[in-house]
Amino acid sequence: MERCRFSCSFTRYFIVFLFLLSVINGQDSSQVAPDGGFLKREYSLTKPYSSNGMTMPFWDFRDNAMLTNNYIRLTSNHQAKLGSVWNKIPCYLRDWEMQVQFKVHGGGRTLAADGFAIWYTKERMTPGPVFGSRDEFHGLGVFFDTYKNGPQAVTFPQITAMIGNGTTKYDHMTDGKINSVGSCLASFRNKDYDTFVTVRYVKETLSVRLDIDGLGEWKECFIVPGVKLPTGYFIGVSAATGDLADNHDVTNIHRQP
Ligand SMILES: *[C@@H]1O[C@H](CO)[C@@H](O)[C@H](O)[C@H]1NC(C)=O
Ligand SMILES: [Ca+2]
Repeated sequence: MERCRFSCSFTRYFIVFLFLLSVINGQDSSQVAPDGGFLKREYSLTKPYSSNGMTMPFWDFRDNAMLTNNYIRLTSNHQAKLGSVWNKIPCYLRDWEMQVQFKVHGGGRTLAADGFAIWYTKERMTPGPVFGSRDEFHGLGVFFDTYKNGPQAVTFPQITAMIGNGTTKYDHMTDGKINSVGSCLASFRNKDYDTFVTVRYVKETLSVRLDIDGLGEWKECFIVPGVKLPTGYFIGVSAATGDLADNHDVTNIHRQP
């Protein structure tokens, strides 16, 4: 094995080098991983939601929102209700992804209202006219609109997204069309199973994907580049009913860095 002396010792040193590299990397990622895991847990809403049925460690809820063992009911299927659930901790990661498991259901086969919204905003816990939350918000609203106010010849529900600068208003009369940055139609009501939406914000590109057929397949709703969102905003989900109603239930919120 004379021939091998140099290459063997080289290989040995190289293995030691790789080992040291992996130790350094390991230290590095072990510093990041628990932190990332911690952040993820703080931003996630999973069962059991509450140990006492009244409070959640990282989330607040208000108005008609109600905790059960299996879901958070933002509104029940009654007129003129609103409710919301808001994360308590501002989100400082530049890129993020949020997955929301939900169920929108009620007695009306085609007529229901108003829908719900997923928020990433400066403001939190402020009720108002935009799917149960305040208008003139700073940040992102993704609206799951079950009632068609406008004249367009399409079948609702419709999903739209809007970026607010604190003065822009959501326009109900056009179902948010005026300030929409992306939209799609999606029949997510009255499914036998829970439905899923992923809101992803990576490298200033906002995308919304849905799994509403219960097949574990994601379908793109829209993808829009060049979206500017600051860090330090709050995650929330709100819902409202009007003259028409629906149960708006959220089962799970997963946040991924
Ligand atoms: C917000 O956006 C609207 C519409 O684009 C614009 O007219 C307004 O000046 C903006 N306000 C601020 C505070 O940037
Ligand atoms: Ca509407």
